[in-house]
This record gives sequence, C-alpha cells and structure tokens, in this order.
Amino acid sequence: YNLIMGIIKDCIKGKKTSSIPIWFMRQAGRYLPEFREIRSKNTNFINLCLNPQLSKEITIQPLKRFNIDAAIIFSDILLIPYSLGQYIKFEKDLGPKLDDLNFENIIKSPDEEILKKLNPIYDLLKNTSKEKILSGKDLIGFVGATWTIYVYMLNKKSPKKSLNNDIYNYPNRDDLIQRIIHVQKLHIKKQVENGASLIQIFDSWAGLLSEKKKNQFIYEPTKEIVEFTKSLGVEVICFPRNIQNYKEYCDVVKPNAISIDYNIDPKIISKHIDIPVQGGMDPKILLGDKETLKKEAKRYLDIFKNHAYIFNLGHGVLPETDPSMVDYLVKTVKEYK
Ligand code: 1CP
Repeated sequence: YNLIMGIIKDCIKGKKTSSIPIWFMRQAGRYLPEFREIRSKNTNFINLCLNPQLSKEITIQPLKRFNIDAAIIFSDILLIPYSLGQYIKFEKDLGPKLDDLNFENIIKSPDEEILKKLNPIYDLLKNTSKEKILSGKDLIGFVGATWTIYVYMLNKKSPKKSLNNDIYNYPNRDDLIQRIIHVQKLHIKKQVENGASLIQIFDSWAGLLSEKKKNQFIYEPTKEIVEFTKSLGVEVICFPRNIQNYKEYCDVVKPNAISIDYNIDPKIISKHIDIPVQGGMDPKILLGDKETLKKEAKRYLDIFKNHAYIFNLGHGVLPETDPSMVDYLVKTVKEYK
C-alpha cells in the first residue's frame, strides 16, 4: 500500500534515525495565516474538509514552512458521525454542534453510503501522497477513538463545556459502540489503501472516564482497532489524552507508539514504558520566549535520549501560536545531538 514513508515510521520500527523525528498535532490549520485565508472563504468547515484540492493544500502548508517529517491529513474526527448521517455545524468560538442522534438510521446506513460520504478524504490522501514535498516523509491518517466519538455523538457538543452523564446508560450503548468500531475500521482501511503510512488514534477525552469504565469504553474497542490497523501492515500511534495509567494502557492496548499529554511526568514514562514515545511538551510553551522554549524542548529530548522518541506536543498547536516559534522549535530539535 504505502508508497511513501519517513523517519517517524523508522523510529517506530526501532531503526536508528539521522535526527529526531518531529511533527505536530494540529500542525495544519488554525495558527497559520495561509490556512485562515482559505478558511475565511470557506465558511462551512465540513465542506472544506471534503474538498480534496483545498484540503490537500492545507495538509501540505506546514511542510512548506517547517522541516518536519510528516503531513497529517486535514480532516476531522467528527466526519465519522457525519458519515453516519449525524450532521454537524461549527459555530464560531462555540465548537461543534451535532444533530440529535437517530439510532435507527445509524444502524441501517449501508457501507457504500458511508464511504461515499468519506470518499473525498481518500482522494485527498491519494493526491497528497503523490506530492513531491512528501517524498521521504510520512503521511499520517487518523481516526478519533471509539470513546471520543461516542462522547461527541451523544453529548452533541464538546464535553469541555459540560458532559451529560446519561451517555453511560444510553439504551443502545453496546450496539452504538460496535457501529462506531465498524466505521472506524472501514475508514482506516481506506486511508491505508490510499496512502496513509501511519495511523494515529485521537482519544482526546480518555481522561474523562473513571477507572471502572475504562475497560468497556477505552481498552476493549481501542485494542480491537489497533489490532485491525496492524493487520493492514501499518503502525498505529495512540493518544489517550490525560489517561490515568499510560503503562497499563500500553500493556493492554498494545499500540506501536504512545503519544503523551503534558500533565504526565515524562521521566515516569521513560522509566516505565518501553515502546516508542511521542510528544509531551506543553503547547503553551510556544506562546512564551525562545529561551524557555529551547530549555523545555531539551528537557524532553534529554529525558528520552536513550528511548525511541518522536518530538511532538502534549496536545495540538494552539491557534494563537506564532509560526516563527514553531520554526525555532523544529530547528532546536533537528540540531539536537
Ligand atoms: O473553525 C475552524 O477553523 C476549524 C478548526 C478545526 C480544525 C483546523 C477543527 C474543528 N478541526 C480541525 C482539523 C483537525 N482536527 C485535524 C487536522 C489538522 C491537524 O491535525 O493538523 C485533526 C487531526 C483534528 C482532530 C480533532 N478534531 C480532535 C482530536 C485532537 C484534539 O485536538 O484533541 C478533536 C477532539 C476534534 C473535534 C473538533 N474539531 C474542531 C473542533 C473545534 C473540535 C472540538 C474540540 C473540542 O471539543 O473542544
């Protein structure tokens, strides 16, 4: 399947790399003026994601600016509910608003119909993988984790504002979880077939779940998705943001690499986890001065000196970030010996 691959994949496979691999979550979007220019002319965010010409352009924008090792497709985890007919609006400063969930329709919709809605994403991958700027680099496809998608589908808005506790007792809970898993697999397979060299699973709301519930909502479904992705011959990076026990998560879910948030002490991770690690640094550091940025980046690099490590942040690049700080960070990491 994969025509392209880069040093992130090498690092995950345990190979020595010529420099520390680096890319950023949310590297395509919000903080880049060239993105905001396209966005201002395309007020419907979902339509923008589903425009393969424009989404390809946005996907490669950060590669034109920075010496980074991967592109991540410009898309969104909420395109899975969208593909099942649960429509979404993005309101300025309010985040996503999802329609009511119509379970009967969601269970009924045939695979062909789901994939037809997602098809522009596969065109985006196919076209991007052919771009010269991608040669020697990875092209990262992604999905939201089952739990995080489940949260959005039932909460119908960001749980950052408030989480409706009824979601745990939703009457069709188990069938909905199985349905999400089914579509995640369809979507991952198509991404791989169209050029994704790696898959990342974003479990942005993993930290909301109590210890008692994590087996059912996080471990079991994610383990299944990880196994499925591996069976396609592609490595998978998991980002269970703010999960209480990263070690247990890695032991149970068995991702090829683990992406860590900025609340966990990286020393504990390097001591207890032996699979490749990604990320960790607080994105807010990029809002400060260069000296602090360099110091903090070096702290992570030193801690993971003898560990397979992919430089990234502990969450996405913030919208107010100055792109020149991102460039400075990339240079700092690439010059690190
Ligand atoms: O208004 C705008 O301009 C849209 C802002 C935006 C962008 C640029 C949204 C809305 N999504 C995206 C792109 C996006 N989303 C990417 C591709 C770009 C890249 O990473 O470089 C990716 C990987 C995502 C993933 C995503 N979407 C996550 C997981 C990562 C994370 O940040 O935790 C989540 C939770 C979403 C949902 C989402 N999409 C957009 C918003 C505002 C939200 C809600 C966030 C929330 O609930 O607070």
